[in-house]
Amino acid sequence: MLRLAIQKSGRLSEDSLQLIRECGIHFLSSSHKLKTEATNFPLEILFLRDDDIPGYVRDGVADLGIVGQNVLVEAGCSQLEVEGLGFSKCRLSLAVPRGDAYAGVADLQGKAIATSYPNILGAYLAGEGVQAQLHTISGSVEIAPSIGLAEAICDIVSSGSTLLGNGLREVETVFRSEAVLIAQPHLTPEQADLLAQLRLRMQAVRRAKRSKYIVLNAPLAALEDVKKLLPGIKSPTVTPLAEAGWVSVQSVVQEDEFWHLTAQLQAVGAEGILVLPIEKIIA
Ligand code: PRT
Ligand code: ZN
Repeated sequence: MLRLAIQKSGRLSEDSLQLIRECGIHFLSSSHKLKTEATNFPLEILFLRDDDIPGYVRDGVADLGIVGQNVLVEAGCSQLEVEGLGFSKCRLSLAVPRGDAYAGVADLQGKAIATSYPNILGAYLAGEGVQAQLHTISGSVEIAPSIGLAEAICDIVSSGSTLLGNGLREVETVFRSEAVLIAQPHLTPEQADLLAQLRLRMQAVRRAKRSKYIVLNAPLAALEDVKKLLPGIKSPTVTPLAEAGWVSVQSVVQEDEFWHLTAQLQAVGAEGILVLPIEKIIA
């Protein structure tokens, strides 16, 4: 049995639950429950505040957790990280009032900076040789300059609209974060085996999300060019069409290369290009 801690309600909750579901694990979830048990995998899910997750996993109260790297590193628990999960991407950035002059991080020397991340920020400033007064506050960090509490802030940024709306300008990226899977260091051999199974499923889901299945028609004469553009997992599937001199080619492509590739395929003579989502890829 494995106990997995995820955020009860917040930005990580829905994506964490969805990832578990996409791994084919079924469970009953209700917003009032603090824990639930999967029906088809030896997994218990605990719903917690995100800030409590690193400590619970470090102490073995939970075996696994899903948490933002920002929270993990701030808690001094980065050694628990198993792998990045690719969602809840954000950055921890320094920002100053829009009208203030700023030429570089040295300008923060001796300044008051408000943040909820004193450990990550402290390490960053030490690395830059800057000494500042850190004011640790747990929320609404972005209003600190306007109420005279600080001359700069260091907070999580995603789209940047919160900074903009508070008259602030992002000046340095201190740390880049995403949701990560973490594990306690003393798993039993049976639990380590379950974790390996779970990671295999998570990786299959992630690989599939990054890939698309592509089907196209091409004249036989263009087949060599098309094959060069579509290496596939092993090699593309090629089947003859009913019309002589034409083939259908099927392969897997990376989502981020897709538009570029489509133009190249059309240039060598491909037609009728279909693109389909993939549910899982077991490499
Ligand atoms: O209640 P609990 O303690 O569990 O949750 P929480 O309120 O502490 O955390 P929550 O749910 O807000 O965030 C959980 C995790 O999501 C964070 O630790 C990050 O890893 C990640 N994440 C991703 C974010 C954001 N994007 C984000 N935009 N966390 C916070 N924000 C906030 C930020 O603090 C700022 O107020 O959103 C605002 C900035 O957003 P933009 O889009 O305006 O730049
Ligand atoms: Zn929190």
